[in-house]
Amino acid sequence: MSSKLASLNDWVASVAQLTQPDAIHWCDGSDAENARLVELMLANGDLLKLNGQTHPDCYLHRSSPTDVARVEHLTFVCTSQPADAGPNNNWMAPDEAHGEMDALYKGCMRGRTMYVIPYCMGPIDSPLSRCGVEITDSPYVVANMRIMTRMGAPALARIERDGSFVRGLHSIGELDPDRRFIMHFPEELMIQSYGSGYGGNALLGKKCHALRIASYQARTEGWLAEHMLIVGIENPQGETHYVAAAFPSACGKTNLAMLIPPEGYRRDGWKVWTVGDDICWMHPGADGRLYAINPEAGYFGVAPGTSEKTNPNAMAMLNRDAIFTNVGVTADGQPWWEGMTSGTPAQDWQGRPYDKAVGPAAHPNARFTVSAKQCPSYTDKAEDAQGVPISAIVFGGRRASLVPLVFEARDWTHGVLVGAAMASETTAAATGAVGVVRRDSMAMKPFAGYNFGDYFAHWLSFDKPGAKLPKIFQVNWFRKDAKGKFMWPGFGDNMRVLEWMLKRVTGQAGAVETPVGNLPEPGDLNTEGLGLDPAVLQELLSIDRAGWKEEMAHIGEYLDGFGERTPAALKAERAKIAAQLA
Ligand code: SAT
Ligand code: MN
Repeated sequence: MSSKLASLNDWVASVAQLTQPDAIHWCDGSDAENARLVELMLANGDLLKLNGQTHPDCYLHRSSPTDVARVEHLTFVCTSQPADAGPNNNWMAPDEAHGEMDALYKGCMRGRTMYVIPYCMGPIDSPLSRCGVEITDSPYVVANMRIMTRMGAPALARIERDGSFVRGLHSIGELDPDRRFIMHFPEELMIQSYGSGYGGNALLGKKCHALRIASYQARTEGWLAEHMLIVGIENPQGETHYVAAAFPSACGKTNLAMLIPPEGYRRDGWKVWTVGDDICWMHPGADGRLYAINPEAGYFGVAPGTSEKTNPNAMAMLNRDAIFTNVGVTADGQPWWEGMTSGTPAQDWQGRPYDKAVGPAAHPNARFTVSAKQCPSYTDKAEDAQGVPISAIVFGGRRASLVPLVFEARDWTHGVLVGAAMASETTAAATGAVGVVRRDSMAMKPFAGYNFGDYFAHWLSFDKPGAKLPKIFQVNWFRKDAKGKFMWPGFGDNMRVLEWMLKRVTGQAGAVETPVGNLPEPGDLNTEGLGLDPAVLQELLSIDRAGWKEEMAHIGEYLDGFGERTPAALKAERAKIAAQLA
């Protein structure tokens, strides 16, 4: 097979010339194709079949134990000018990077099949969507891309119509951490990845395309590619407001996107609709509002901690047609991970007999891959070609102290500062130390494909005459008390905070103004039935002026790190707040 697009055929031929596969397979995305690939992977051990009674068509993949997360130190943005990648990225000269990669790719697919995956990020017929082609030698990547993107024949037809696409080349190589690179060439709309089969490193439509390359493209085209979930909140009057929320990896985006409101809210008629759990592309619409699509078609979520208590919607979508990566298994072949309220693991994620003393049953970054349509809170708005209008943008990190439960930014510029200043404790989603607080602007530190200074300026540029921009908020579900216990219950109860935000959007709720932002008074939040100690609530909703003074000084140093590229308006906003706190 080949395509009607000469540039695509030529590229596929040149990759085959370099990598020397035994066979080339163009993916059509059909069920029959998937069935053949699953059979192949069951035979070669890439997949293990899980209990067909409890989990029909579910499979387990055990990765190489040294290939379990994104590798930020091996991820590069290769622009011709180093300053265009910025201090927020690792940089390599494009020529040098191509040289390194070509040497790795040379003959790397001998004895393997090369799969050509045409994919579309976003609804096939949406003007907001963008397409790509991933070439890979991993059938596991094909099976995951089939769930995570609109993949195969319809995507190829759109690519042939558009005439352009992002080129992604991936080989698992030897899965050797010392021969591993994730390279981005934004000026060429190209991605090259070698030596890892893990999600963010290998499913190139996800972080590599839909965030790093797309953020670069979005800047030149006047839109935003963000690390955000998209959730619809329907009030008892039947009006739905959409919220986009940025949190770093493994900070609860999937749980928030699939939230089930507390009992009282459900009784009153509140409903929650999931549009996306990880990535959000936002374009200004003709009416001045921002319209968002979820470029993905599935969820690649963190399994550990997902339970009937924390995310019943996720549990309900994981009992059929799902791929599990690096979870444990019970004696009767059901997937198992830490946080589950029933079942007992028999084997751990490496296939060893489970022994608590050796380690957890599931790897802390174990994942599930599942179609978005299987989620009980799925809405067909996820297929809306125009996207959904965004009423509020939320920035949230994992901060044990200082940052209150919620506050509202005064205006867009202040909101951009709040996003830029975001910090969070690191998680197991990337290799390296866990629990270290680092700045993670808009939760995009690992994903912005260009200089953060330019990125902040791009964000500020949306505030222009006629724009009807969303209100911006910051939240922190992760405050801890002196004993290290979480102060806010989180999960479904986060609905209470969302309600306050949406009432701010419609002008129905009060707030106290502080230099840091506008906060609810304890009485503005519905805490009915929570049994929360009033002193704890007061603490969650107060500003520690001395702590914030110090924080503002750190933010100033951080912004200065982008030198000339940091917009003056952002520095001025920070200076204004610092002065008010002094
Ligand atoms: O990068 S992944 O998509 O593998 C997961 C994450 O870090 O959000
Ligand atoms: Mn993510």
